[in-house]
Amino acid sequence: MSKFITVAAAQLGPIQKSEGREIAVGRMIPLLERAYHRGAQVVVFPELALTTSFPRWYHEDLDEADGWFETALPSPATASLFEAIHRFDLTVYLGYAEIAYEPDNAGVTRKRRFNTSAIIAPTGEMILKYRKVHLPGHAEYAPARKVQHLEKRYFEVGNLGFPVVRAPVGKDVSVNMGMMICNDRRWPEAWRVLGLQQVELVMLGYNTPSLNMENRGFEAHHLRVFHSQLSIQAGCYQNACFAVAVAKAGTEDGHEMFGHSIIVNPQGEIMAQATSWDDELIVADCNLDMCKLGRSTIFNFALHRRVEAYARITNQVGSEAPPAWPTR
Ligand code: CDV
Repeated sequence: MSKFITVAAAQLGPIQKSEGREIAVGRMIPLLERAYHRGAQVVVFPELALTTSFPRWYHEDLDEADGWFETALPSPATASLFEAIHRFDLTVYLGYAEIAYEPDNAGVTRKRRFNTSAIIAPTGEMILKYRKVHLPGHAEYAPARKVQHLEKRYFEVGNLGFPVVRAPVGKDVSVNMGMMICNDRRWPEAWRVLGLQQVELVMLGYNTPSLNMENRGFEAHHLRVFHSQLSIQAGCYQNACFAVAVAKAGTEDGHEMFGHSIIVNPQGEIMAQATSWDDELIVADCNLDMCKLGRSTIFNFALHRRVEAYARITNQVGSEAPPAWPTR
């Protein structure tokens, strides 16, 4: 018998800087209710779903930014969200900014900040946590930029790798689930590490501006969406998995984000796409058996991968110029 699950992308429209968690949570709960009525067992929310995309705002003193972070989940501000997850019997991906007091590489316990996502079970328990690895942007205020993108200031590089867990979703079905956050989707290495753990469902939240804010050249508006979808569709095809990729959309304090949340199948096809720049739910039925075809044919890793040829992938970080010809 085929293994079906129904998944939902819960795109969020803009959350303004002045709006607190109660505004975000107040909009997320109706999306969970709609997902339940449409038969979904899984719901994915965007990156940093509880607040505005705050890395565009500069704080000289890091501690001044603490108000954007969660120190515990659930918290008084998110308790009603967790109650709704339980009430509607859903498995939920939630993106949030995390403060953790834990040892660093030197063994010193200190306050650490991560851009985090979690898979939450219908019971409210955290099934799996992921901390964003590919942090974009910069650590210091950058006067040349049109808008700041201070992820490298506010977050440490994630230290949990790209984990996958097999967990029950709905009744009678267990699913291999993994996570990414935003910029991770552009890195084939991230997809492959999940693929090597037989991931069936990649949950991915993002906050992507409609314009390239780096001010180093022109990037056409439509290519911003194209590059996002190209990366997700290729990642699904090459790793024989589904993805639910979910945006924060619309204009936050004058800064537009492009939306276009999608659900993609292991053939790389878009099964559903958001068309608004606001809160929107899209739903798709996923036959998990579809993951078997790629995994047992073209992308049968055990048969066809050639790790002896891939040493540069982990031994080298930046690119190197090739030898020039002719050599004399
Ligand atoms: N939040 C992100 O990671 N945003 C990046 C932007 C800055 C390029 C992204 O990959 O969408």
